[in-house]
Amino acid sequence: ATAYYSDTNGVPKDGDGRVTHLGLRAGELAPRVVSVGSLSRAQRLRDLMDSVSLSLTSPRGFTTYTGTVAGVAVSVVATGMGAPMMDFCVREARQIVDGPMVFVRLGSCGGLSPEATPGTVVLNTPGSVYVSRNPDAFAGGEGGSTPAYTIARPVAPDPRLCAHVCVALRAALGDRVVEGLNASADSFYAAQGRCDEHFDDRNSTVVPEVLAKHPDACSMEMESFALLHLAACSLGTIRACTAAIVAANRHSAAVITTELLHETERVGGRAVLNAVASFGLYL
Ligand code: DUR
Repeated sequence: ATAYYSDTNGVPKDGDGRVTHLGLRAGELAPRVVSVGSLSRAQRLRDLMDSVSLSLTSPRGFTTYTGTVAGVAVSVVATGMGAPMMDFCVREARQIVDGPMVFVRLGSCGGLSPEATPGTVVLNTPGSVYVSRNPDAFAGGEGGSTPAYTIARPVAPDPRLCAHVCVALRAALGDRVVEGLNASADSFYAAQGRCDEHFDDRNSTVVPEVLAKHPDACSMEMESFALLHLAACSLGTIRACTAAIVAANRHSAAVITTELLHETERVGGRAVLNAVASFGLYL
């Protein structure tokens, strides 16, 4: 019998040296990574690469395309949704690549500020906060007096990488680029202030509280904080920054069209791929 994986108290790998959730082994992932949430966005970015040498979908729902952009090795990874998926992506990627790494996320988000309209791209130059639900507040007893949601302080991107990506995005999208703080949330629903009569959520003030504390908050999604936080804790080995296409504005309720989404993915995606490929790796 073969062990399902080894090193359960570290970063588990199977008998072929593949990390358990990404499904990749050394040599299959480039040190320059563009992470996206959706598979179709990953495919659109793949189609912009010069060549693709590896396409792999893991049993846990991660799809990776590794190839070249302007002669430089780049990987595009579709992570799916949420901070735990980003955590798998960054930690398992770090395990199978030697030396300095660069991660840029091109996700999707809700627009919190009026200028973050559908089809703009919010680049998180000031970084991201994290909004999480506090289950103790809902349980009664001692926890009942604690706040139902907490907002963790901003974590910044790598400033040089972010400036480099900013130049590329602005050249491609002009004034459709908005720079501002992101708020990642631990769910799409409650912690993003979406109301659902079927649950006791106590979340009607979550978005106003984020904006009161951080008037520069422009975007809300689920993954960027996890990436920035892990990069900040990577002992200097990972540089990261995050951007997201505004899918809908939370004030006006305006929603992007499919055509505009795909165009923004292509134009923004090309800019991010070129920026990642042309950014020097250093410790
Ligand atoms: N997303 C949000 N909130 C939005 C729009 C987009 O979390 O309002 C991102 C994050 C998540 C996915 O991966 O898109 C949910 O639709």
